[in-house]
Amino acid sequence: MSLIKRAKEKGLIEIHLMNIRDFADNKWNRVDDRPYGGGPGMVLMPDPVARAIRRARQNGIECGLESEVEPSSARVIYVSPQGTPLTAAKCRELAKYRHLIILSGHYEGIDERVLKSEVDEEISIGDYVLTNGCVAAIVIVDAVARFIPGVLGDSRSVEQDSYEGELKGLLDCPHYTRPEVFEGEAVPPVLLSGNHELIAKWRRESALEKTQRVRPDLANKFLLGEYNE
Ligand code: 21W
Repeated sequence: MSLIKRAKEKGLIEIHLMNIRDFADNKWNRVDDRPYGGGPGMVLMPDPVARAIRRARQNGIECGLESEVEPSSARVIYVSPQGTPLTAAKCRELAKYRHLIILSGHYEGIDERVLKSEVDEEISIGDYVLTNGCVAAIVIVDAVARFIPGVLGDSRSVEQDSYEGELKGLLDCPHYTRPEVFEGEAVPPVLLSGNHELIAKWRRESALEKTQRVRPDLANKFLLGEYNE
């Protein structure tokens, strides 16, 4: 049931992992050094990062993802807590690129000069701190893949999803299946009524209710018609 695995098998996406340490220029494979100006933590050196990104671009050309005539059609993303927060709109936009190169700095900083020369944009996945930026890279791969035609299969589409469909901008409504009574709690009777109009109304209302309770920010945007992905 892994949609990403199926997308790979269908040839819709390819995922390649690279290790910056493979681009070190010393026999200890060291790629970090102490920060200029002092302070705690280590900083990834610019040269190994630049070599890794250039190799990724070259691999993209060899895989037919990038053209030789128009080099660097890949989008290079740096995942970092300092980045712009990821949104559905950004995921949809990134899904248009043939080749994404996602750079992850582990728990270290990266020399600013290589970010300036090689990176197109810096993205965060939210206001909390991870121990490892790879988790953020996985989040981006997953959320972007959903926008590639064919990845969600025929029965589902991004447009049907609660974030995209009629109730776009609202959270999903609650769901129920058998049994009719679980630990003394019955399924809302309207869902057993067979009245599809009433059921649709109940779903809209409970979606709005849930959204107002847990995400008043989203609910207000929805009610003002201001939700733009
Ligand atoms: C955590 C990297 C802490 C660097 C303020 C002043 C990528 C991430 C990451 C990580 C530091 C994302 C500091 C949300 C995340 C990521 C690992 C160092 C030191 N802060 N989105 N000095 N949260 N995290 N910060 O953590 O690489 S996208």
